[in-house]
Amino acid sequence: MKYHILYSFRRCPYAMRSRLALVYSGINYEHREILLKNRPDELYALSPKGTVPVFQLNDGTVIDESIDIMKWALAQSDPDCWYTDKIVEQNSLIAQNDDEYKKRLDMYKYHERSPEGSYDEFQNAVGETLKVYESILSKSSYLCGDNVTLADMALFPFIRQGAHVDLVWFNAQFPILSKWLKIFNESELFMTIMKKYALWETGENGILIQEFYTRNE
Ligand SMILES: N[C@@H](CCC(=O)N[C@@H](CS)C(=O)NCC(=O)O)C(=O)O
Repeated sequence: MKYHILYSFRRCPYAMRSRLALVYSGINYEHREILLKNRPDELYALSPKGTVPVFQLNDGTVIDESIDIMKWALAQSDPDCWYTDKIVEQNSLIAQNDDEYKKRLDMYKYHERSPEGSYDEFQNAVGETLKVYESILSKSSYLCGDNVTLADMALFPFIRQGAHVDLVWFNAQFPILSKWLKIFNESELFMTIMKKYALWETGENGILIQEFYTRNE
């Protein structure tokens, strides 16, 4: 195998954060765009749990957790020191996002399917977490200090999803977090990883990704 391979779904927040890290770290890889409703056998063969993203290194090693893909990429190259300081703080924010916040977000996003509560209750629950970020960002430019870290990048696609359920509410309730979100939403890095690719078909080559990350000086 010449290139690493990423099985990805464009709108999946876990896949987004993996692509953010891979492009930031300047990793060349083959991109295989798939649909969640039609996951290929090749994906299950690599990772029986069948979640997206799945990353296969060119030595055959499989990484099937998005945060591990991010950390692997940064271990290859981390030009802006996203993961050199405040490691415990970063990991704690990421764990809290991936567990509690993600559950709250899903109930809020799919409120019609969640009989456990009302839309307002789900929105308030998401708001409780967002309030914590708003408070952090009232004291520092980013979630773990005045420089971008892995934690910002790992949480960004999920905060973005929370914001988009009701942008008017989000912008009014969380003005500082809204500005933080705008920085990442409008970044070249995000635009790069949101490019649209044709669906991958078994037997075909995927798209070779060889992007260059421009440092924010
Ligand atoms: N913990 C996994 C979660 C990945 C995940 O749940 N991805 C969603 C798509 S956004 C998925 O594959 N859902 C399908 C399923 O759970 O069967 C990771 O971080 O990579």
